[in-house]
Amino acid sequence: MPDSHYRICPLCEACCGLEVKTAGAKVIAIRGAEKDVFSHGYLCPKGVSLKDLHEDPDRLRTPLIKRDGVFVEATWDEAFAEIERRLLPLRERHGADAVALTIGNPAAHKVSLLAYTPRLVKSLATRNVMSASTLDQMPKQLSSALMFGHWLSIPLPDIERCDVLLILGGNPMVSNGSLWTVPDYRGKAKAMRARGGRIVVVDPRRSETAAAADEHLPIRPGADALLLAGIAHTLFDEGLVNLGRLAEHVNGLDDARAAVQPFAPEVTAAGCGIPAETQRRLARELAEAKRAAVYGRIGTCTTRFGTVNSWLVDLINVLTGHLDREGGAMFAKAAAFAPNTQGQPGRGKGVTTGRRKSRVSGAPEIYGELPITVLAEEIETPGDGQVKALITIASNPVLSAPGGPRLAKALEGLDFMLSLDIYVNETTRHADVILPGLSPLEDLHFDVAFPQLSHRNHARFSGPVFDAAPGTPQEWQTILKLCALLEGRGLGVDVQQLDDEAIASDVRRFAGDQTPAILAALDPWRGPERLIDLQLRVGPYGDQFGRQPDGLTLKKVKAASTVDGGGVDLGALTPRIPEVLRTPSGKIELAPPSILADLAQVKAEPAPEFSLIGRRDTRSGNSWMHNLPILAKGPERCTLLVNPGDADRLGLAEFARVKSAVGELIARVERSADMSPGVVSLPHGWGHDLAGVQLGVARERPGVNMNALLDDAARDPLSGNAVLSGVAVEITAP
Ligand SMILES: Nc1nc2c(c(=O)[nH]1)N[C@H]1C(S)=C(S)[C@@H](COP(=O)(O)OP(=O)(O)OC[C@H]3O[C@@H](n4cnc5c(=O)[nH]c(N)nc54)[C@H](O)[C@@H]3O)O[C@H]1N2
Ligand SMILES: Nc1nc2c(c(=O)[nH]1)N[C@H]1C(S)=C(S)[C@@H](COP(=O)(O)OP(=O)(O)OC[C@H]3O[C@@H](n4cnc5c(=O)[nH]c(N)nc54)[C@H](O)[C@@H]3O)O[C@H]1N2
Ligand code: SF4
Ligand SMILES: [Mo]
Repeated sequence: MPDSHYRICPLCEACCGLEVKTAGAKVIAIRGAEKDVFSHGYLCPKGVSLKDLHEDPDRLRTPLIKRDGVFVEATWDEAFAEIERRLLPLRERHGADAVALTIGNPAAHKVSLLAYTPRLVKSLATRNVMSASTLDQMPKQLSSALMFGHWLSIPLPDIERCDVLLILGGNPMVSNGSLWTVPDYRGKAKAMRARGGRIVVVDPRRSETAAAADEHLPIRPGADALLLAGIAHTLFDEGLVNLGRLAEHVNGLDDARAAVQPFAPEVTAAGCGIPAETQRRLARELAEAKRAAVYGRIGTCTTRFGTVNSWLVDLINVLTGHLDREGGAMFAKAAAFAPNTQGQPGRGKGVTTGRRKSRVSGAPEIYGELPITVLAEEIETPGDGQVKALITIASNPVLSAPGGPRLAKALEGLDFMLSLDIYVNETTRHADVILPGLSPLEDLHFDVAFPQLSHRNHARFSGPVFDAAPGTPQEWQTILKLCALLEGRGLGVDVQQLDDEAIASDVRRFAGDQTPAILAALDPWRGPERLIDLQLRVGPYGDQFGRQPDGLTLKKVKAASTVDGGGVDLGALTPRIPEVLRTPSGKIELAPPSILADLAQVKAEPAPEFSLIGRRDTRSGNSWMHNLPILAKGPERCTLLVNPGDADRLGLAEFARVKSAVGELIARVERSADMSPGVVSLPHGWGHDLAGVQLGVARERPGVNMNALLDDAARDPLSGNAVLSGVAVEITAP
């Protein structure tokens, strides 16, 4: 009889509960956990690939040290000694800012990394902290922070009760949702339409989500601000604004009205490619619907006006009265770790940006970070504060960030590089030391980030399916050890003692003289489990250390999270305004001045002959899942989608040359009637044929790096987010 284990999938934001069947040390099968209170048995092919990931011979299991240009296996002690020997003197000599840190996407999916990386950031005390957030969602975080007071107060569609859903720049049918944890979007969209709901998708490509919707509007890449401002204009113009319950909770309505005044649909239509009549109809439809939501994702964030777009989305949600209402755009209330459930309800400090600037191009700090696209210039440019060393945590910017080839060259110039990673890939091949993480099946899991973005509230936990090899540290232990090294406490330090100190200081901050009692109550948990127990217990559903005896504890969540239990369901989303707000005014700020100033810059741009956009594939996950045989099989995925009319006109056969202002490559052509004329699409995360990459399967069909075509200087100035979409390219036969 195989054993059954419950495991939450860490591979995308849907966070599906999986049932992993094992016999001894082998995985026999992986399927969706039917009893999971949140995902109800759903999974995608990537969930199944956890077996291949676990067994991947290329996945690192021991630390590597580069000696004479070649990686050799090392013990953990040797690796830490090498870090101490090389990194500490560098930092001593050149200062804390000389060490940069990049944090990648998987860090958001691991409690070990998400909960402990902030400790490393503190120990490093460098201004050069950068993450995949500035390749992704920083515009949405900034607009939410300015409107609602916290970076993680992000409204999301309550799809199960919604009547009209407008999606811009998201393809949840393939991505499984982002800033919107919604396993089985497909099933939920189908159910919505079956009960008479309508889904409209705005996307330059007829995406899988558009194909399954009621209406597809092919917008010009990068022009969403025009469309959204046209809709907002119409709401004011036609007297459709109806704030309902929110009327007493907003500031800046008149300023918002004045700001969108110049954007009549009749003016914006030419620039965005959506007819004025359609813009006006969408405005009416949203205003008249009983329950509706507007949702914008990657395609709206990764453009020059990412923050403006993200703000307009929620401005429309407010103006139509659908924000924070059942079936509209709502806020989750997470059981643990959610800053918007902590502190004084309804009021807060708001946010500040630009507390520091990047040294070379003066890009402002946002949410404690600098844009990851400044990394290459910070390494290349001599002077005080030049980056001499780099630590990467689960991050592959050589493939995931614009200007990959430039960055790869810059990394060669570093004096020292350390990677916490599980592969020798395009980025980590440049490292001097690599410290491996665990297979997800050897790691425990609790979602720290995604319950704050879930379409329904829940609390789930999964333990390790297998034991890690003896002597292999968990990643939180590796991080704490690095912290100790940086703080000059040497190699002999006891990691458990470090963890005890860290949690004691966390607890002391809010508990004062109650600290010893709370620490005693958290016994016997250690490491991330102790943090989870603490956060659950002080959280909005928690037992408050005995004051709410029926409330949640880790023990209860664990007991409910088995193959037969599948977690704790905490119910459908409920209205949270004003309690969720953390703005200094205690109101929703509808007209943040920095955003209004940038909106004034929005105008119709002349269309280039070709615009390049990205896309995702069901069997791929950013840059690092291409080495898993179950995902890698099947047709080639790194293809350039070209409208057939364009392909004929250009005489394209198998391949095309794609040239931008900064780079050039030859891509395999796939003709697709889903593409608008003048728009081509390449997926990101490919280009595995670089020297030194140890990815045997991925190397067989390496694909090309679309980020070699993108300019690392192109950013949304407000959020620092990279421009990844709507980039002008020339297409020719090779
Ligand atoms: N052109 C273009 N570029 C894009 C995008 C786009 O749409 N278009 N999308 C952007 C987005 S949204 C994102 S989030 C970024 C992602 O960009 P990154 O976060 O830089 O890249 P990933 O491809 O997710 O790489 C993850 C890294 O983590 C490692 N890893 C995996 N699991 C673990 C683990 O458990 N522990 C450790 N220590 N390491 C692990 C992998 O080996 C890999 O090196 O890409 C961005 N780049
Ligand atoms: N299978 C799979 N799933 C994933 C990932 C993956 O790599 N593979 N990555 C994960 C990550 S890190 C993230 S952040 C999420 C992202 O999740 P989504 O935001 O859903 O991302 P995409 O699937 O890239 O969809 C973006 C859509 O925007 C469109 N688009 C491009 N430019 C524009 C524009 O200017 N305007 C408009 N309106 N649309 C535009 C594209 O054609 C595309 O259909 O997916 C996650 N899930
Ligand atoms: S949809 Fe996402 S969370 Fe669910 S199985 Fe697939 S990769 Fe894992
Ligand atoms: Mo992402």
